[in-house]
Amino acid sequence: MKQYLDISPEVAAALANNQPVVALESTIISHGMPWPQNAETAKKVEQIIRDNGAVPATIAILDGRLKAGLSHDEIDTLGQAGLSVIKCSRRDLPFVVATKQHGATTVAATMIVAAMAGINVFATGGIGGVHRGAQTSFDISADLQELAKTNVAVVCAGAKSILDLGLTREYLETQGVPVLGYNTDKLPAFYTRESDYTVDYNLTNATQIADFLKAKWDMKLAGGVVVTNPIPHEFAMDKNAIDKAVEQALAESVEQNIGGKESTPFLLARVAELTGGNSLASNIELVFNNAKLAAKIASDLVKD
Ligand code: PSU
Ligand code: MN
Repeated sequence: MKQYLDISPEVAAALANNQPVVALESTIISHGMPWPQNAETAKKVEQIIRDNGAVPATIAILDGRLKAGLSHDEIDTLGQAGLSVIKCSRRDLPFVVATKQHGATTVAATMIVAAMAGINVFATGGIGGVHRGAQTSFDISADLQELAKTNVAVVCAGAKSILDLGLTREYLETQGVPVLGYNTDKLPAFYTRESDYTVDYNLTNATQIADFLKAKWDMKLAGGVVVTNPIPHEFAMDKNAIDKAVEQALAESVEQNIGGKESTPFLLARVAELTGGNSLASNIELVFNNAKLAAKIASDLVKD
């Protein structure tokens, strides 16, 4: 397994010395935001993780090598290539590795590579989930199955309302994946701090979250944890504006017959276009906010 993986010297040293490490995904770079904001954000997120006492490990596939820890040049390569980089979830990893291509890792694939490297805390914007209309389309992100089996905590701002948040909650419950709220009882919905759904447990500091993770994994309860962190008040968006954009994006995706792995990037890009520059600014800020919390959790987790 490890013969496919390159851990950067900095990340390897941190892991060997029991220092906190936070994994970061790369689909958010190539498919989640436009160039050059995507690469600028990715580098700034790494800096925020450092400022909060942990080592960042951005995860991607370059020339078929699984990477835990990227250089700034490598981040630029992915950012500039954008949608032409192969979006890799679990099922895509063998193809991109065997054919020695570049790949951007989704939440699912980032969890896989993080676990391989020995990293158990990961920060991102939003997770994939059960899509609206999944009753007939069967469109359920592989992120959810990964959360069911791979031991990585994913710090996020909930999930975008392009998804059916109620069905996503039900799916995670069936799979035994805890959904924690950081100082919230309500499930955050990415651009907005609240949705109509609740989290399982409201934990009010990073130490409590680290204790929760320790208890889960010490008991060999395999799988991840979704740690939801609401977008900061000052960057939260108007729910009606988001709802309208989401409805329109969904209608267009049905009209244009968008499905499979194209569905999420299509919806993300359309919602971003329809809501204007504000949504990109909010998206960037919530990732920063998640990076900070993830670094604190990772720091608590390495203290015996
Ligand atoms: N949601 C976002 N931004 C993103 C993604 C989801 O708000 O960038 C990306 C993540 O990489 C996530 C992936 O893992 O989309 C899910 O894709 P799919 O639904 O095809 O599994
Ligand atoms: Mn899908």
